[in-house]
This record gives sequence, C-alpha cells and structure tokens, in this order.
Amino acid sequence: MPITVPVVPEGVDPAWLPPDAFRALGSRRTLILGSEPLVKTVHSEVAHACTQFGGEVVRGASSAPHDLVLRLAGDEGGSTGEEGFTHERGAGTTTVTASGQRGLLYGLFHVVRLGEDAFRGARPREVHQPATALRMLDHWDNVAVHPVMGQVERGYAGGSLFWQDGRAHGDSERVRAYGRLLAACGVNAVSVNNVNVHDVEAHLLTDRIGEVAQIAQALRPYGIRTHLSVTFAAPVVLGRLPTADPLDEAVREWWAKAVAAVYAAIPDFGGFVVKADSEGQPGPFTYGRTHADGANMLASALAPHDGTVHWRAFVYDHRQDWRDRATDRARAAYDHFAPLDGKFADNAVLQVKHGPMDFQVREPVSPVFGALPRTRVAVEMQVTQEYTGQQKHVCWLGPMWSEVLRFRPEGEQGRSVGELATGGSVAVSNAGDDPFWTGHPLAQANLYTFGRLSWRPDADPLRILDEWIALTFPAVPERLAAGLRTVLRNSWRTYEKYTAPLGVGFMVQPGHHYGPAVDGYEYSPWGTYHFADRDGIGVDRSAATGTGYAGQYSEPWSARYESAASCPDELLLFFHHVPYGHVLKSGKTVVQHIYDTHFEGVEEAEEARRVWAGLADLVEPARHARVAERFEEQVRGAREWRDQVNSYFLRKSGVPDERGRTIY
Ligand code: GCW
Repeated sequence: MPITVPVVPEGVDPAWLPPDAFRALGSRRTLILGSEPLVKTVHSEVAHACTQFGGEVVRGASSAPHDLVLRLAGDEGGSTGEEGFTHERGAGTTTVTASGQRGLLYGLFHVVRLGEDAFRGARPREVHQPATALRMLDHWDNVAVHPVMGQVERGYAGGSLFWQDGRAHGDSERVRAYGRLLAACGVNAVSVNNVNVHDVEAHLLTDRIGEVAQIAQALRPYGIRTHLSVTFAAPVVLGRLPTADPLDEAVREWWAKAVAAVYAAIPDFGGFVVKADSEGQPGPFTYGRTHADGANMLASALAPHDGTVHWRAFVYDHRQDWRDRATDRARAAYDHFAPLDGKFADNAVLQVKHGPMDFQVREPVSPVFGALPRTRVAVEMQVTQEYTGQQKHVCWLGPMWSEVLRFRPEGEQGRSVGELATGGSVAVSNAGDDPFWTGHPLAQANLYTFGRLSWRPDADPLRILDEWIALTFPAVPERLAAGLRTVLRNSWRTYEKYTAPLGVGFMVQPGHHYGPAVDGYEYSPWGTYHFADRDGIGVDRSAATGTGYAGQYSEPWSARYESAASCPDELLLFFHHVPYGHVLKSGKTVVQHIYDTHFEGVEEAEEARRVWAGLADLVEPARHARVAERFEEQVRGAREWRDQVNSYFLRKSGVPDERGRTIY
C-alpha cells in the first residue's frame, strides 16, 4: 500500500516540519535504494518534497548523477545497528547509508535538519546511532473523560490525540502527523494511555485492543511502536479471577493468553507500562509479593513475543502523617528497589523518575541511578509542564534534562545517567489536540528537545534549541532567532527563581498544581514538606541528623550533599534545614536570596514578554498572539508567586529586604 505523507488538518500548526523545512531536499535529485516498509515512508517523504520544490526522486538502480543517495544496505560495509546510519559527502553526492530501515528514516530527517548544508562541500563519513534503543513518550491520556483529571491527566494542550468521545479517534491523520513529528526528533515508541488505568481504559488490553491496533497502524510508518499502560489487577477486573497474585498459576496463564491476543492484533507491539502500588493503583504488595515478582510475571508473558515491561519505580507512601519526620518520600524509590537489584528479568525495565520526588523545577538526580547495576533502568522525565508552568509559562527544560543526563552518580570517572539508562529514555508527553500541539507554541521546543536528547544525551541543549528554531522557522531572520534564544534559553532558571526556592519544591496549589500556595501541601499526607518556621526552612535529609537520604548516594555525592557547607546552593533546602541567616556560597543569606530571586524572576519574565512583543513583525499573527496572551498570564502568575513567597518569608522570619522593596 503506498504511504502518503500525513497532511496536518487545516488550522493545525506544522510544528518543526513546515513544508519549507524540506526545501533543500525537495529541490534535489535523490536516489533511494531499498524496498522495506519504512523505505516506502522515506520515498514518499522525498517524493512529496520534490512535488513542492521541483526536485526528482528515483528508486532502484540508476546511474545518472544524484545529489543525494539514501541507501538501505544491510550490514554491507559494517552494521550501523537497527536505527543508526552513516552520512558522508563527496564528488557532489551526499550519501546516507543504513543497515536497518529505521536508520534510513532517521538519516532522512538528519538531511532535513541540515538543510542546504547537507549539499555543500565535502564531508567525511560520520556514524550516527542513538544512545539507547527505546525513546518513548508516555501519554497520560484517558479514553473516557475522567471526572477530576479530564481527558488528559496533567495535560495542558487540549484533548487527547488518540481518544475522543470514549473511543479511538476516527481520524488517524493527526496521529500519523504526530508520529512523523516524533520520528523527526528521534522518538520511536509511544504509550497511548494513562498510567493510572481507570475502569474503561483497563479494557484496552482485551476487548478494546482493536482500537489500540488502529493507533499502532497510524504510527507504524514512522517507526513508532505502540505500548500500553495496564492495570496490575487486570486478571480480577477483566478476567474475573479471584486474585491477581503474580505467582498464581491461573493468573500467569491469564496474562500469557492476554498478551498473545495483543500480539495477534499488533505484531510489533512494544510492551506494557505499569504503575503498581503507587498512589492507589493495585500491585503485588496486596499479595505479599515483591515488585520483582510482579514485573517478572508480566515480563515472562511478554518474552515469547519480544515485548518489554516498563515497571515504574514511583512507589511511595502517599498517606503519610505530616507529623512524622522520619518518613521521607525522597527515600522511597531507592528503599523499595535497590534491594531487588539482579532479580528482574532481562525484558523488565525499571522506569525511574529523574528526581526522587516528582518532576519539580529543581531536584537532585535520583539515587536509584547507579544503585542497581544488574537491572535495566530507564530515566523518566516530564515534558508536560505539570510543575513548570503548565504550558502557560515559557519554561524550556533542555538545560535541566541535560544536567540530569550528564550527572555521574558514580563520580567523575563513572558513567552518566544517559549511559546508565540502558532501558531507555522516557517522558510524559505535552502534546494534545490543540492547534499548536502543545498549548504554548514555544512548548514545542520541549517535545523536540526531549527526542533529540534521548538520541544523544550528551548533546549540547543550546544546539538542539537552535536546530528547533531553524526547522520551525525556515530561513529564520537573525533577529527572530536571537529573540527566540533570549526568550527560551534561561526560561527554566527564570521559572525556578520565582517559584519554590533552593530545591525545596512544591509550594503549589493542591490538586491542580498551578500557582503558589506556600503551605498548600504542608499539612497534607503527600510527603512534600518544606518545614518553614520562624527560624529557618528546609528538609534535613543528612545521614547524621536527618532522614538519611543523602546516604543513598555513592561518593562523592553522598559527602557533598551531607554537609550544608558543601551542598550546592540550588539544592540546599532539599538536603538541609537552615536558619534564614545561613550564608550561601553566593554570599547572600537564604532569606535575601529568596527575596532577590523572586524579584529577578518577575523582571526576567517581563523582559521575555517585551522581547516577544518586539518580534511581532517576524512571526505569523496567530502564533504571535497565542504566545503574547500566555506571556500576560505568565507575568501575572510570576508576580503572584513573588508576592506570596516573599510575604510568607517576611512574615515568618521578620527579616526585612535589604533593598527595601515592596513586600506585603
Ligand atoms: O506527578 C504526579 C502527578 C500524577 C501522576 C503521578 C505519576 C499519573 O501529579 O498526576 O499520575 O505523578 O507519575 O504517576
């Protein structure tokens, strides 16, 4: 069946694949060698570009000179792996060679990114390969609109791309276009439903698998495999068995049959994502079993089909007593999972949030990385901006993710998180059926950056940002590129400045998590406290006098975090409870730092709004207006954060601002 390039529906933004991004490629003469299904996708991409820009595409043998050769070559000349490719240029021809069909698709998008540069001068042979074989977006999408969480849990971009009116979207064109965007930034897997699996969604595994197959079919031409979140209680809720005990023979048989039926419907199905014994979801604890027992039972059902189970490490006590200072939510993932190292099946991947708490604007890197050397681990990030402005505020997270991925848990000589995460790089998607895909048009940069960092975790995020700018705004005038860089590059630090200080986290409105409420979670069961009193603030997580969390790290981190003197400023309140007068490495006291950063954060947000306003003549009106409107909300929100946080600490501490600015 011929594959056509998906057309984004009228009014939907082409994001980083506008027609003009294909100008250089589309005006050349290209030879394509290979006949596998994804080579057909490559062919239709090039053919489509050529109809727009006057080039020509040939398939099969041809001796005429070509500007570009895209060649599927098996392992001849050395394997590039299933997804890698080589790229070189000489004698007026650019050649991309791949051993596997996915590799050729990624090679094509590499040429698209290079634009005219792909066809200039000479280039020695370069080998491009992804750092990890799984680069996945998890959608927290519900099939039925959930009474509290809506269609997409923590979604800020309209409805679901996959589900509408209680069933799979009838029109798959948008899903295909999404798959194409994802392939162009290197993502190769999608999980299509919320990890909180409600009643309706549980059925996707069995009687409604046909709808998942429909989505898989739309994503397949762009090399994207489909995964599903399943409930651990499926044998009970769907199979009417009396138990879901992972060691029970009938339960194991039930899963084996269910999985076989899934593969009958979706032969290239990727596997399951499981949130078990977490925030009320069922899990193996009910049966006195371990998480390894639970994960391995699913792994063994998936193994005959080459599937993988992604088992989330987000397990903690969400009903803790705020009076109890000994329980520390930050410790939970390590405490639960480190003792299970070596017990997980080969096709079970432990999916670990990048920080020990919950996607805050600043957290240390989870000590789980590096603590399970005999377990396949995946890193989980949050592209959807639950705690970072909910796609109303500009907050480009590239620098934060890059810090996480480059962090070396075992010390300078050891491996980075990017290298340790052999089980994959995963993130919660920020996309929905919004015309700009991501609500805030500039939040597209986060989705793109996640994909590219997953491919190469040691890449410079600023270069990725430039890539995104060049693709999204072809032939971008330098003033626009410079303006976009100014608005985006420091936006994460700006957001950090006007929200919770020095790594302490939260201080958000309970429930929806938008906007400030300094004590919003202080007396709640969720384990997210800051412990501010009249004398000081922060959580003592030292081994000597606190919860012992700092001791979960290897050296040098353990010693560095243990003492307030060596702990990095930006994490001080995560690890230590200090007086307001404690002097930071910056030379400022903690309370003055809080005041200063909150004033600065608002000023920076106002400045970004001003810079954006000055770009009006260079950006299409709809996009400009959408961002401008969001900047109004960001500045309002930033001021609210500033005034609530500053007033709170002035009132608690009684220490006036050195500069006498207005605090309420
Ligand atoms: O960040 C928290 C969110 C929940 C989410 C949970 C998780 C899907 O507030 O909405 O549930 O994390 O990661 O499982």
